[in-house]
Parts: sequence; structure tokens; C-alpha cells
Amino acid sequence: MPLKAELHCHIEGAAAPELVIRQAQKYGKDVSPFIQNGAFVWNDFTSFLAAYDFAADLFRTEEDYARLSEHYLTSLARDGAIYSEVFTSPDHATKAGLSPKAYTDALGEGMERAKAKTGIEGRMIVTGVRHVGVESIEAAARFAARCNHPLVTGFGVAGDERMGDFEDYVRAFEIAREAGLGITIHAGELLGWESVAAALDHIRPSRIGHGVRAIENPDLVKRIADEGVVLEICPGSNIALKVFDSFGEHPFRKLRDAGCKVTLNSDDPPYFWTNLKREYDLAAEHFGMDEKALMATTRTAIEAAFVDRKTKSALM
Ligand code: ES4
Ligand code: ZN
Repeated sequence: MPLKAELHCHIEGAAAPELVIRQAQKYGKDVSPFIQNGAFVWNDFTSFLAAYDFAADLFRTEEDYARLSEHYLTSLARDGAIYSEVFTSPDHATKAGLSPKAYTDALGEGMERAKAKTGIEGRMIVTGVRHVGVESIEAAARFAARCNHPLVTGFGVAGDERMGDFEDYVRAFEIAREAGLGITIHAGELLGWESVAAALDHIRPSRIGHGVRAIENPDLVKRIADEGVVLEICPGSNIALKVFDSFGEHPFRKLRDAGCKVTLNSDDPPYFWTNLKREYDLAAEHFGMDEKALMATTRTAIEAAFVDRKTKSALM
């Protein structure tokens, strides 16, 4: 089994249905509109976000969040992962009445517990959400910049790519960059290659979340390869959300062959009927990735990780 590393997973989106059901019992909520036969129910990006928000709303206390990150990183380690970066979103915690600091400390505590049990290294990327609005994104950046949590090493923007413009987020990313945080932004998933180009022009990230629709423009693919921008590719998510019709049509292999730095990620694993192990298995089955190529993908992820040099060299 190849060693694995993950750069792109939303922590609330990593909550397994069993854990969400347990949380719903705790808070007296009916899961049936969003979970049926042990699986999340949704049919497009908007209804996916609704199910995601329902589940996220069931994590309310520090112990809820600590259990969530402990649970996820422990299961990842059992599947052969040595490193994981998770997207955190202070917006969810604020809605639940928890301060961004209490939320982050709790997730960090869960990550430390998982590390003590399994050795897996974890870091957090504080994330602003496009469909919540630019003010909340800047607030997330300011929090990330000042929180001084040793496991917060990055800042990103996720959410509905069809809302807002990249120009709107320049100030948030400047705040994060000045604080020394790593920078990544979702682009080229729901919208086409122009979105990836705009993200590169305005935000200058070292990594792009998804970025797969760059394949629509060969000049842009060359630019990504030349500039060494790392793509956080989530094949299972892309097929579940119908970004591409089938794994056979997914551009992972073409992007890799064109010299782009590619990594494998699970995004919101149970919503997309996946996990990191399945992503590696899919890449072997559909993208012709042998064991050596998969290990190279893991190495690319660790090289691109938002982690201090000492930890990085210990992982390599
Ligand atoms: C996302 Cl805000 C958010 N949460 C989970 N998954 C996502 N994908 C894109 N935006
Ligand atoms: Zn994502």
C-alpha cells in the first residue's frame, strides 16, 4: 500500500454519516431529509451544500469538534496516510456559538490525539466561504493571521465558485500572506479555465483547489506546469458533482503528463462516496498510476504542504 498524503479535505465534510447520526441524536435532530440508508442525500452542488451545512450544524461544542478531527485523521492514518491538511471554516463554529479560537483549538486537540495514536501529522487551512460573503472571508483571514495556533499554516477560499470575483478576495489573501501562511484557492471546478487563470492573476497561490478545468486551455496548462503551481485534484468529487462524465474523461493523467504537479485528495469524502484510499485506488485503475507514480504523487503533496521544513523533511 503506497504511503499517502492529503492537501484538500473540508473537515466538516469529512464527518462520516454514522458520526453525524450520533450528533443528531445528541441534539435531537431528524437526519432523514439529508441521510438515507446510511448515506448523505443530495443531487447537485447547491443541495450538497445544504446537506453539508445540516451536518456541520451538528458540531457545536469543543468536544464535538475534537472528536471530529480525531475520528477523521485516525481513519486516514489507518488507510496509510502520513500527512493531512484540513480546511476549517470558522463560520460554521460561529453559527454554533463557538468562537473561532475555541473551534480551532478543539480541532487541533483532536489532531494531536490522532497523532498520539497513529503518528499522522495534521495541519489546518483556515477557509473563507464565497457564498457567505467577502466580509466573512476577510474576517477568516484576520483570524488565521493572528490566531498563532501552531497547526494553522494556511489560508484558503472555498464555497460556491459561481459567486463573487477573485478581485474581491485580494485583500484577504494579502492579510494571510503577510502573516506567512500558505495560500490556496478553489478554482476551475464549477467554472472553466478562465476561473483558474483569474485565480492565478489576482491571488498568486502556490496551490489551486481542483484547477482541473484548466485542461480546457493548453496555454494555461503550460503556465501551471511552468510556474509549478500544485493542483489539489479530487477525482471522486469531480465525478460525483459531474464536473466530468466519467473517470475515463477525467484530465488527471493529461495534466500530469503535461508537467503539472498533481496531488490526490478526497474533498468531502462521504458525500462523494470516497476516501483517500479510494482516490489512490481510482488513480491506479483509471489513470494508469503504478505504485511508483502514486508514491511520487504523495511526495508532490508533501513538497507542497504548508508545513515547516523540519517536519517536511521528516516526512519525505
Ligand atoms: C466547499 Cl464551502 C465548501 N465546503 C465543502 N466542500 C466544498 N467544496 C467547495 N466549497
Ligand atoms: Zn474543496
